[in-house]
Parts: sequence; C-alpha cells; structure tokens
Amino acid sequence: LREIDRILPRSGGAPPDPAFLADVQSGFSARQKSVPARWFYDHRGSQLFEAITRLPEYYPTRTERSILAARAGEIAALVGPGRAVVEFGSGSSAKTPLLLRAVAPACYVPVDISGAFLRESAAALGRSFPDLPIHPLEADFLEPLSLPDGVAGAGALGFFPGSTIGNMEARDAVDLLRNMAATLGADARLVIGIDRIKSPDILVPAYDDAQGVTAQFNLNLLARINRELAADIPIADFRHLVRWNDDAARIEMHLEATRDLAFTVSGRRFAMRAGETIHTENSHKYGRRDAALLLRASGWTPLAEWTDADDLFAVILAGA
Ligand code: AVI
Repeated sequence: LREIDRILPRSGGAPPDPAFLADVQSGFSARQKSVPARWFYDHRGSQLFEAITRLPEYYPTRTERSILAARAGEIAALVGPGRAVVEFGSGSSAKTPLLLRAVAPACYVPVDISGAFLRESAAALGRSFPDLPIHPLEADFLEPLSLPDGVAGAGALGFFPGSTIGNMEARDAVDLLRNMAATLGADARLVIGIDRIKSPDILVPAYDDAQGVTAQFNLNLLARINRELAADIPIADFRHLVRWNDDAARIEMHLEATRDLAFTVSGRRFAMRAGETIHTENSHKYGRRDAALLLRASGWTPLAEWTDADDLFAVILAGA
C-alpha cells in the first residue's frame, strides 16, 4: 500500500468526490464508526477484490462459477434467447462468458461504478464476443439506472452474481431488487448468486485469508481516503478484523485501531481509542427460505435454484 501511495498520489489535487467525503465524515462521526463498503472499489480496490476471488479460502467465486458452468444450458432453456443481458456490478465480468455463451443475448450491458475497470473488462469481453453489442454503463447500480435505447423496458435478463446482494442490509436489498425489476422491464428475468449460511470455520477464513489479501483490500480503503479526501490516517496503526455475527447472519469486516490515535479528513479531526473499530463491510448470508423470501418481498418469483454438492452457494433464477 505504501508503494501504491507513492506511485499514485491524489490525482492532480482533484476535488474530493462530495458523496465519498460526506459518507466518510458522517460515518466517522457516529459512535460505531463506519464507511459504506461501496467505497472499497477504486481501481486498486477492484484489483485486490479480483485477487480475493482467486484465494483458496474464498470459495464463493469458484463455487458460483462451477454452478454456472454446469447449469448455463438449463438457465438458457428457461430464459429463452434474444434478451438484453444487464450485469449489475460487473467488475472483471469473469463469470459472464458462461452465461453469454449459453443464452444468446441481443446485447450486453455491464454496469459498474469503477469506470476504468469497467472499460478494461468490457474491452476484454468484446475480444471474446466480437459480434455481441456491448454497452458499458459507468454507474452506481444502487441508484436508478437509465439503460441504453432498445434495452430499456424490453424484459431484459439481469445478472447479479457474486452474492453482492449480501453486502446490503435487507431493506436496501429489497429496494435494489425492486429497482432492478423496474429497470429491466416487464417480464424480466434475474439470475442472482447468493451465498449460504454455513459454519464460521469456513466463513471466517474466507474473509481473513492466510496471505493477507483481504486485509490489504480492507486497509486500501484508508489509503483511498488519505489519497482522495486530504486525510492523514496512520494506516500502519490499523489492523484487519473479521467476525461472524450469528444473530444477523453476516460476516463483518472492521479496521481496528491498535493504539489511541487521531487524524484529519479534509480539515475535520477524528480520534479513536485503541481497540475501537471502523466497520467497513457486512456480508450477509442467506438460507434457502431466506433467499426465496427476500426475492418474493422484492416482487420477484423464484423459478429455479441450483447449488453445489456442499450447499455452499446458490444460483437462483427469478421472474418479475
Ligand atoms: C463483493 N462481495 C460480494 C464480497 C463479499 O464476499 O462480501 C466482498 C468481499 N469482501 C471481502 N472479501 C470479499
């Protein structure tokens, strides 16, 4: 991180993103300090997340990929050809070819908040699918989206893999799933990946890997705040902390201050005691019935569900 900080100083004194600054300053002002997990994903954060997906402990990505590989034909048969595919939070689009190859879509709309990353991966996908129209959309998919002409309102197929839904509180998840139904149009379909509740012996290492990549991912948030929000957080005095919250059925990631410390963010001063944490992420896990209830509460009807032999992860097809 230090190295990256030296190579990539805050770009030319660009003004801070007001939404980022507001989230950080208000999150740091609360009794339990927090920053919304969406701010993990600058270019470096997106790269680190990609590295996480390849870790031996991080089972979700490879498990979901193997479910999609085995079931893409079944999904395609249920969905039918010629729909636009809209991927929410596409990242590196690593699982997308499995779906695109099977469903014969009219076009592909990857939506991601990280513009540079989006363009890189859209270009790579374009090389594999030279005849497929691709319309990358740099946007926060939590906000209402306006899809390109011809895609809006045409019963598109939404693709929301990776259990990203788990990073939201239930009420925000319901809002998002409802918005997706509205965005995708009448008779839409949704393929969504949802991580299951399982033993903390599997869950905790998935977020606290032996190589420390997830720790770097978590700490990169502080580096980003320093770089983009004129802050001086002493990153070396924080450590990555992971806990399973059984009551809320979620993994929590925190950054714990290892000593009493103080810092400023765009001129505002904050202090932390040793042992105090900044809550940076929730990753909710869902049982089979919980996931079906979540979808139904959001206006979607579960049509089919596929899982792996160990029931680690589920891929669900739903209709609006
Ligand atoms: C993107 N999201 C589904 C990941 C997760 O598993 O909640 C983010 C992540 N955080 C730490 N490791 C992975």
